Amino acid sequence: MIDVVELKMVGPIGLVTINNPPANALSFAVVKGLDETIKRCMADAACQAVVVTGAGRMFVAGADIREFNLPKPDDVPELHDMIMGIEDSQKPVIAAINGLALGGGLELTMGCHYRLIAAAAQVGQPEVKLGFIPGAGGTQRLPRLAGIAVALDLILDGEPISARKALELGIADEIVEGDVVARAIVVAEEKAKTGQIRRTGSQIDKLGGWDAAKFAEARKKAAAMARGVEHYVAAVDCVEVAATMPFAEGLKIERATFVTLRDSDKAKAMRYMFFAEREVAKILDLPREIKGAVIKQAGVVGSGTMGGGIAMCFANAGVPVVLLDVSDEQIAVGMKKVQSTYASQVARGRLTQDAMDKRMALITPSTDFFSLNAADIVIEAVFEDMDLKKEIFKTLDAACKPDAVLASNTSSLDINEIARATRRADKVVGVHFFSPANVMKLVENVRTAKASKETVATVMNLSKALDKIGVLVGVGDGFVGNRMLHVARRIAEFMVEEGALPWQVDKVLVDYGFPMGVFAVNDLAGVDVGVSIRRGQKKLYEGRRHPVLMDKVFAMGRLGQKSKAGWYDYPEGSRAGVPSEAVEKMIFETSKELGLTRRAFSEDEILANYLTALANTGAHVLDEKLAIRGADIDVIWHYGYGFPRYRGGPMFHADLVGLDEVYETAAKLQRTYGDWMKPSPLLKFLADAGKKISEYTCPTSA
Ligand code: T1G
Repeated sequence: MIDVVELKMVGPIGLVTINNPPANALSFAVVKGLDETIKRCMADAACQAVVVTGAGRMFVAGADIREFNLPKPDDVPELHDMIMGIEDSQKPVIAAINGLALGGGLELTMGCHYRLIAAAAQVGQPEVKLGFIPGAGGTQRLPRLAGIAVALDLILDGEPISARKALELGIADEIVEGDVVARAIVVAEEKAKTGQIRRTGSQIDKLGGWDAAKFAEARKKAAAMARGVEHYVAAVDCVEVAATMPFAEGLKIERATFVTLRDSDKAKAMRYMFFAEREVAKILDLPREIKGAVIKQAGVVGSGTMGGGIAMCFANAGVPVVLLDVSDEQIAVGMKKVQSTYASQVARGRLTQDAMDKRMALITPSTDFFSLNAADIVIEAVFEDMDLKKEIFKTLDAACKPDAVLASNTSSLDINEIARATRRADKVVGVHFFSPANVMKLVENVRTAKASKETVATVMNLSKALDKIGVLVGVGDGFVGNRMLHVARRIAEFMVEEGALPWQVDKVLVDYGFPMGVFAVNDLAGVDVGVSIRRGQKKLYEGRRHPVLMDKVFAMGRLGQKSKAGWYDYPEGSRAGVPSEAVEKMIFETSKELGLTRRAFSEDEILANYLTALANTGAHVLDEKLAIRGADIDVIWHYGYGFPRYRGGPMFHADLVGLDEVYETAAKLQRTYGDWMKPSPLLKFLADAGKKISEYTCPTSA
């Protein structure tokens, strides 16, 4: 007996339990086991019907994503053939959906003849999130059970639905409040007696009502849902096939479409991201016994955009938080901003008034540091001034309880220096939120030189509790994300000095899949902010070639969106920039001043240079052990900088290009741009070893 699939006879009923923790995924072993077990039941005269269920809290979370890059062993049947075998079988097979049934899990139940579902269970087809479509009959059987419109909604949305909804839509036949397996056995006995078998593939009554024009409309909507990827439209195509072609033909077309999509680089990138974003939580030198503190009370110092946003994160997670500022006037402004952000969510129907009131009640305004004495963590979010921050940390050290963690939201200052201003350097860390903090998922948790493991565990847990993705990084200029951005932005500016234009660079990046180009981002964040960061970095990078354009845009009084002019012009009422003639003129003049003869840049060259700057700097970050894994960098870039999920991230992209080529490009760019592009030794090492940087883990952690 294969133990990932267990068979137990309950009277005349074969109870088949899938037991493959943690998610009961349909691994090769499970598919083989299910196939053999069901066949055994069919061949056994003593077995009159079969119940299929999952062990533990899940039914089946889908096909095993870990095995997608592996060749299927010859003795394992294809998942869709195994499901077809169930549907074709001559004895009733009943699915007892005890918990989550996703993807191949739901498809397995739809191949069964009847579906009973536990009241708390959910079902869904999440495949679009992985870059492909249901591949084991979902696009053919779901429309037959629930109709075309519902099938399209579920497949394109990817989110699971409740048991009640599944019943309402015809996906489940019965909801069971108590023991779903016990009830399924009773139903199985009844069906065995009456010899009733209802095969999903033979049902056609819900397939009508859609003509070619309606499908064309659905395709248009699907295309608009996901820029840069093909699988949303492909899903509509397959559902159309369900409505217009015989079942067997539909299954074949779905299969072929699925396989092509599954093997594409984009889908590979998306499943890489699935595991990467789970991997970041694993800190290699943090033993399991170190649990970290649970944050029950928090404090935030500084009620500006960042501080207010961070306070909202706590309130959103139900954690009481004291929001502190220097004066009654300041804190009143801060609270007003929080209030109006919530109010606009209520106005847009994203939040109920009641929820807003509860959240506001969790935020206590204060001007007194001693009101922070009950906080388990205090996050400082004042402006970037080392002396001010040190002063605040000294005060916090005196005001807060001895075991409280003191964290800084700085994006550019040396937190080790800040930590030295306290007597609890082991409890000082960085928590670099991204703006707007209440929206952006990413937090770079910065491990200081003296931070204890307990403190690291506390902030990693906190990220999770706040529904953020926390990535552990080390102290260094710009940590991980901004360090890379700042180099790539310089390379972009150099290209503009030499012949490209900001809007040309931005278009290349948007076409690649970024939500905005690098110059548009600078306009959004503030050209003045960019200039001030560069001034702060002057000493660090003395002797390097420095781009001059940002300073000139700033000198023209163009601060970005807030002054309606930056790299772009922003006509009244518009947040989308249009190319600026004044900036273009300034760029041409600057090239002349620099003695550069402007030349044409192809889109490929711009993209390659920009992405090489990111990957090469990311490799340096790993060289310096400021991130734990290559994949952590990709998670940072997706969640903090909008790197398209279907591209996987700068390090994943570098592997696709080939690390030797990335190294060569960096070396070539170094000749023009100097040490910004000094090629990383790690790139060379991995290229020579034939290894991938997206799979690389630093020998010791950050
Ligand atoms: N394959 C392999 N491992 C999986 C898995 C899967 N499908 N689902 C979860 N895991 C692992 C996960 O990596 C983690 O492992 C552990 O389970 C717990 O997950 C043919 C082709 C089910 C909602 O897309 O959405 O079927 O880190 O930490 O928050 O058409 O996991 O502990 O080692 O996320 O409770 C479609 C993906 C597959 C579902 C649970 N299915 N999974 O969330 O825990 S494609 C999916 C999830 C398919 C067919 C197609 C979530 C979850 P580790 P977790 P969670």
